[in-house]
Amino acid sequence: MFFSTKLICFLQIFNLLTIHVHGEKTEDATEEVKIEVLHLPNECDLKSKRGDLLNAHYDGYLANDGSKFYCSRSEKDGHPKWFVLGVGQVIKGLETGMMNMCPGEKRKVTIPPSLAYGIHGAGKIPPNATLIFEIELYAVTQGPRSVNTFKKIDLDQDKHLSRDEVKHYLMEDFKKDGKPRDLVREDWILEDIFKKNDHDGNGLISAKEYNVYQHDEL
Ligand SMILES: [Ca+2]
Ligand SMILES: [Ca+2]
Repeated sequence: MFFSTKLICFLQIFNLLTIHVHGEKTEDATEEVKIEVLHLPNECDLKSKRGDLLNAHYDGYLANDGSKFYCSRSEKDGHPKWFVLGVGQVIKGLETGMMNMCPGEKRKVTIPPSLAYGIHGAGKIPPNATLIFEIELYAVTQGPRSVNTFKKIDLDQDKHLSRDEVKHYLMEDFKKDGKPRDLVREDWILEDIFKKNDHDGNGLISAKEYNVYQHDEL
């Protein structure tokens, strides 16, 4: 139990989890996502941006007959969905439609087929379908690969993560739980992290190699 929770956490931090890409590859540049703000909270400190972890409920409708094809409230005991914005976990139209959104905000987002399920459709979605989503955003938090996480790992602040720095970070994180360490598994995790992130093989994970979500700040 202990190990599996920690492992998922590390895998998220280093983005080793496979991300599912939905939707069509082809894109008609002339078609755009239409965003209508239905409710805007009075206060908004943090607007959603690429790489953030969002928590939201949404209902999906077909534009041509208004029928509902999806409702997150009727799935998973009605818990709102968690996903990382801007990395292909949702269709392209939703990625665009949920940018710069405040926690507590409600939007109606109309998505052309080229930014949804395209000429083929998918499941309940017929070919060439324009989709309408009503979205209520609950929370915006920094994603697993945030700038702050990178800075925390990069102890000497040289914008590169060495093996020692990553190992230190993993150890500290394990220690937080007050549980015994499993050195074999930590080494295996470390190997895997460098295999998948150190693209030029120089033994260091640079800010660029880490920055899969392309934050502006790094
Ligand atoms: Ca460093
Ligand atoms: Ca490198």
